[in-house]
Amino acid sequence: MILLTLLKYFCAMLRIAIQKSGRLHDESAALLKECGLRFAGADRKLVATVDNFALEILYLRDDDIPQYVADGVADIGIVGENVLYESQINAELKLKLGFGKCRLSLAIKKDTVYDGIKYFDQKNVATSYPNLLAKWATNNSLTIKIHQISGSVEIAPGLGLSDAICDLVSSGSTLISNGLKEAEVILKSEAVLIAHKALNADKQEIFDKLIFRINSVLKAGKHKYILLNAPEKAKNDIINILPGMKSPTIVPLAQEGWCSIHTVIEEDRFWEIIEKLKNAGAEGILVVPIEKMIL
Ligand code: PRT
Ligand code: ZN
Repeated sequence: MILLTLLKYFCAMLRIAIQKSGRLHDESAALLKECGLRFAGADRKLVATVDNFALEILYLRDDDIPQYVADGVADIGIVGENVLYESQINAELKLKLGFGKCRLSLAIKKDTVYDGIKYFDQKNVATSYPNLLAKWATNNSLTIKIHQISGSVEIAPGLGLSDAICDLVSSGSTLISNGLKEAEVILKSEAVLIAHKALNADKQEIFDKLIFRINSVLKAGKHKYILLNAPEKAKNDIINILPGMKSPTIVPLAQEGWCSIHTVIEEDRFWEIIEKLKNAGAEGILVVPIEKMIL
């Protein structure tokens, strides 16, 4: 035990801060696990050590993460862009992570006639995001009376506390169930990886290895491996449809005049490509998830 503590003291170690519990916790932890890291969960713990990588995990409230990273208590962190920008803290955004997507929006009572952003001039708006709202108002030459509240912002107009709210929206159901409608999106947000401005060389080396793994996981999530059978005579048409990483792998089938074609396609283009492949004569199409993608 003493030896292990001493080893940890002398070996360079990177510290990442992730949310202890809440909307970003599960996907932040899952991303690190998909990077092959083994560590204990956040139950009753503030810090977990990764067994097989020079990384320590700090479990924190999301609002505290930018400051911890700016101060260098944590070297890197995963947090929503909304929290990062609202904090106005100087931490470097390194990578967008593609989860925790939401938008910071202005919403008004559903029966209010809305004819553009001028509506908000001189209005009372309740929000937990006073800095982002004030910046948006200034950029749009509007004067907004901002009422900062820390929770349940969506009930403010119903209580007569404000004319409108500025809050996070994802599905929109909270607005609907409070008799509100979305009027303007002021920020689109997702979880991001942030880093301290000046990592030392040892920490930077560990960080580069981690970023490499994260990129491989994120790329894999956006692609699918596709296998299909095709008549030889349709081969060239099918190859032209496939936007593979390099060129597709082609294997002859036991049945004369047929081959099997394998390649990687982007998930976004999946349905459009599948339709074209079928029309070109492809059969027995298999689509398989990719775990890691190293280019
Ligand atoms: O305890 P801690 O301080 O760590 O967590 P928290 O309670 O402050 O934050 P948490 O866990 O609620 O959210 C963490 C992060 O998730 C946010 O900072 C955003 O980056 C992201 N995120 C994504 C969201 C939402 N979607 C979201 N829908 N955060 C909050 N909401 C809330 C919103 O405030 C509103 O009350 O969900 C409601 C609206 O949801 P819909 O689906 O009804 O539109
Ligand atoms: Zn929070």
